[in-house]
Amino acid sequence: MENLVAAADQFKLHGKVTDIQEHGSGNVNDTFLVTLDSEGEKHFILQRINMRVFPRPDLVTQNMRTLAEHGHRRIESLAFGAGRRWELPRPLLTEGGSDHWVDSEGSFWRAITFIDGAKSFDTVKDLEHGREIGFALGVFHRLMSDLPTEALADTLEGFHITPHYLRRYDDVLARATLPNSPEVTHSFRFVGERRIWAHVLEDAKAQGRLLLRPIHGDPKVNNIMIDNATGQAISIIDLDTVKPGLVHYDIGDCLRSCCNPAGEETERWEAVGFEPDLCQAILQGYLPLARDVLTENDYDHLYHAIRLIAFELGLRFFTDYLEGNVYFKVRHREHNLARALVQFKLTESIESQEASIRAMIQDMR
Ligand code: GN1
Ligand code: MG
Repeated sequence: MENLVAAADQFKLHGKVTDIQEHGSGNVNDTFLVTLDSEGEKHFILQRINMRVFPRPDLVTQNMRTLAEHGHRRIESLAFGAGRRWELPRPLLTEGGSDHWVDSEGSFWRAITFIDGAKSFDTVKDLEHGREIGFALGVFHRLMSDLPTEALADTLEGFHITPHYLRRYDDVLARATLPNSPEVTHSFRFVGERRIWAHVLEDAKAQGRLLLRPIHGDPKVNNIMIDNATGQAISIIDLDTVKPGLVHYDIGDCLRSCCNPAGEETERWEAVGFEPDLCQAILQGYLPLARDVLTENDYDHLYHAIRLIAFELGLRFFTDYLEGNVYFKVRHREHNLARALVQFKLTESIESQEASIRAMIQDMR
């Protein structure tokens, strides 16, 4: 707590810190909402970056600055339609002008502006919400489309590179004894049956059919802020994983997160399914903005992206379970296994609808 207050004090520009509360439901970093007794902005977000996941947190804050500067310059030139509000979270600086502060225990702290008058949801409420989420991802890709990838550091090597997660899985398997349970046996088989195909996006990238671009990396449903008054999306938050990548990672991640009405934390994994109407609504929101950015090859790989990122997240959760929960925060020992089962069930549901999902994409391109 002492460090928390000390950290908050570094970034407050005026007033007095009156309250600090845990905020959101992130699986990696520790996030807090700071309240100020002040005439100006009343809140900001304070985060302790998980250095086991982000070994170079200074590059995370550096990317965020690059992004904020680029986004603010570019946003003027994008006409979204009358009266639409759009905000990019901005990094806050310490009195000495630094974008982070390291405490006496070596923890890395940073702060960002709070998006006021808006909230996010853990599942998609309705089709309109879905379209707004698609819109938000489209705005992000448009905003970043003229930022050279060289301007962004690779903050998380191997992120969304499925073959990399398979190698890690194999390493962990080689060291672990598989717990004897039907869920583990199922997961083990599930991965085994799909691993050959799991190179699909990386192969296309290596062959030059898909190109690197700045991506968000984590556009899940609760990273899109919805204006309380209008119901419109007004911001996409959690910019830690912004780096060069394939837009497919983003589209796949957004759809695997949003088209699962049971949510990724449900304990009832058998009931999980991929909802095609939500998928359509999200693409309807996304494609009008992203159309200029997407190539024929991009469209050709969209179905694979949707299937792959659900599978990949299941694989990441399952690996972490086998490794003893060292990456994702957990509330109990089987938590990551439960999360893996959800993503695997979702993958299966996507596979069972392959023809109709492909037809939907075809109709919209
Ligand atoms: C992690 O920490 P959070 O909740 O923003 C993870 C994402 C996963 C997500 C699943 C850096 O995001 O890749 O999709 O959990 N972030 C990192 O909820 O690994
Ligand atoms: Mg994240």
